[in-house]
Amino acid sequence: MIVEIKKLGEQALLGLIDRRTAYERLVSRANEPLEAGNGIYDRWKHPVITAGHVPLEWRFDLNPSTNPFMMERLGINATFNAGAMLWQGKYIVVVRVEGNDRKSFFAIAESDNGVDNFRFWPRPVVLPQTDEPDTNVYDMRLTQHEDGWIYGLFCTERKDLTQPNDLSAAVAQCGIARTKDLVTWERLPDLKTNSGQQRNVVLHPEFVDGKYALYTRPQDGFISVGSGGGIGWGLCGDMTNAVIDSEVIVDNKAYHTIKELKNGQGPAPIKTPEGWLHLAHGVRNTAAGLRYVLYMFMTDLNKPWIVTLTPGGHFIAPEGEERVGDVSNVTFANGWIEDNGKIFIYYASSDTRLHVATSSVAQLVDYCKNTPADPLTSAACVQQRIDLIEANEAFVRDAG
Ligand code: M1P
Repeated sequence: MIVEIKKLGEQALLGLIDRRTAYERLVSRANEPLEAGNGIYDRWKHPVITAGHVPLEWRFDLNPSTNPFMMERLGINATFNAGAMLWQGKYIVVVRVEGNDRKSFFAIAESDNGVDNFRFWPRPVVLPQTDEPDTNVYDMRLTQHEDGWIYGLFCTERKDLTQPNDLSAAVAQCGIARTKDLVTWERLPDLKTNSGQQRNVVLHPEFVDGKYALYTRPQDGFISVGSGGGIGWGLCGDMTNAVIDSEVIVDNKAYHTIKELKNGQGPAPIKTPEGWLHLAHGVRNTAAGLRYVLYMFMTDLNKPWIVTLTPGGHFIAPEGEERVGDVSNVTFANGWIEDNGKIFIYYASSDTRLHVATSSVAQLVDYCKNTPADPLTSAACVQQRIDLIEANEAFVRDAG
């Protein structure tokens, strides 16, 4: 018996050494841009964070005497939808980590170059609770506000107690936390608006008319936006008791477009001399379920609630292995980083893993300015293409 236990212990240790080697190989793998980008951005070959990047200490009991088979005790299902920022010279992502038990939590990972070697900080974020505890939290948007705080706005989900017999009936609201060091978080009361539910709420980084400005997504139901939807905009005087009395829709959903069913602001917008760059997601329904793609738009520099440029169609849509996952056919982004004119877009695919695409302020502004808006009908789309073909014919003729 003692010999058998010893043998199991030895096997467990060997298994652990193998796991550590595989883990190190994964997290230190060099990434590279894929060839033949579209001129707008470069996709990178490997996902930057997967469930396999979560430290072994968070998943395994490493003691062979209590875990002789070296079983994964607390499995990780997915790592996706990450907020992002530059912090003390590092590229930081605050990842939505989902356990096998379907509960999400936040964990910070950092990288020196933003494209590979992301390593999680030693412990997940400990998020203080309000009087009404969260059942599930996800999709944190980080905003380094000019008031000196870093805010994390996220979705807090709780059971809808008015529908006790429907176990999937839930209420989504905007949770708010703030920090000065990304380690210790102060929880503030949830955002109050006139909408029954809220998701995809994002804090604008600057005061507007002396007030905090928020992008919202009013919705009637938990998944369905119902009569709500569109990216909203509202002001509030105090983030420690955030109340928005009136919301206006700045970017609406639209029939037969990539955002026919619903849309939502991605990360906080990036300021450029030509206006604010916005990344958002648009959703349409298909016979195979919902399809989530990313799109861009720009707003006025001084009036960020006024949309100025709307390049038509999707900006990033799921491709190849990105198409498949827990919720297939989804790209979603709530984090990007601007660093000296370069832009790192952290997008997740199919609610499973996190990727990076790189671009620049110059490219994305050009994309927004010179990509024609969606003309909304097939005939008008044909005319757009004919205009392009004719311009190219004239260019070739003149050049030749
Ligand atoms: O499953 C796709 C996405 O669904 C929700 O986004 P939205 O509120 O716009 O429908 C969120 O749960 C998001 O996390 C998820 O990626």
